[in-house]
Amino acid sequence: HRGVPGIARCFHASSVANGPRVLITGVQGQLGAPLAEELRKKYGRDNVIATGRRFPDAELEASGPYKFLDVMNMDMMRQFVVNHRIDWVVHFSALLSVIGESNVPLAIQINIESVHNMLELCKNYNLRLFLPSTIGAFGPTSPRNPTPDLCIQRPRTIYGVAKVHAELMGEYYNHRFGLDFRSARFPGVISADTMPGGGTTDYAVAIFHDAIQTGKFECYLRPDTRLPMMYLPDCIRATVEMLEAPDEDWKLRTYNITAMSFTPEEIAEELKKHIPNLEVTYKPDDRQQIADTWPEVFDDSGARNDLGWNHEYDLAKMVETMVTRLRQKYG
Ligand code: AKB
Repeated sequence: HRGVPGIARCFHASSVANGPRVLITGVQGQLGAPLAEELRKKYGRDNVIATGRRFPDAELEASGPYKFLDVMNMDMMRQFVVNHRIDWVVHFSALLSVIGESNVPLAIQINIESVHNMLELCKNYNLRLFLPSTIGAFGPTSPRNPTPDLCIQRPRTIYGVAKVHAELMGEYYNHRFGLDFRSARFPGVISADTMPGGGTTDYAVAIFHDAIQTGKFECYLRPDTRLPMMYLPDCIRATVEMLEAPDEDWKLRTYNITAMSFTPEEIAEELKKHIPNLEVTYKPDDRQQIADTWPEVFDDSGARNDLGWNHEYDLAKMVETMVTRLRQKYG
């Protein structure tokens, strides 16, 4: 893979030819464990190292190597990359939009300072870096329907500001140092087994759990709040495809990715096809102000044209699959 000559070449005879060795940070979030599972199927159990700062749960521990890693500790990260012969990094560690507003100094550390560490680390050791961005990287002055790849980005949350910063820094490191930086702006992700933590789009996961367990759901957004979304298996496949895509296909370093757009009212209607007695009430809170500044419909034609991106799950298929999965889970 591409990179700069120097320290990396001296230390690290890349093992990519035999399948890459991948480091995933922040694996206890919504995307980490499912991505580790998918990459392990392709590259081997021990070639994907999941990391975080908490004790792993039994399932995560059983699925392959899990190690403590502090993304704020540059020396520890250097040792980690060398000791484990890492080729690719997927940097998931981040506070999401709502939780970021409740602790801005911590969000600056995790969402900005750790990104600086990662960029330097990946530059110096010639590693491929995938770092997700988000619909939250847009703001009230961005076109909201549709939102293209390239337009005004003036987000109003620290989460969004940090992601714009990461996009720009990654693009700069690519241009200036040849760093193989890749990013996707993801919409809200809906998953059955892993829960999001502290995001604005979390209602679209919570509605399934509450609907199936209690037949009721109180939504913190207005019924007409339209946001882009995707089902987790599409998100994981997009990440793997973007990790593997040939570098020359990348015309931008960050692409919008999406699958569908819906409002709370529309997902509730779709759910009622499976749970006819579902009762949904609406009590908008502070999260409404964040959602009101985000894209309603995401234009991901760039990723579709340049990288061959295509979603599999639309609203109807995602809802049907989620209901089946969660009915099995809750009995
Ligand atoms: C959030 O709501 O903060 C995240 C996101 C869309 O980035 N799910």
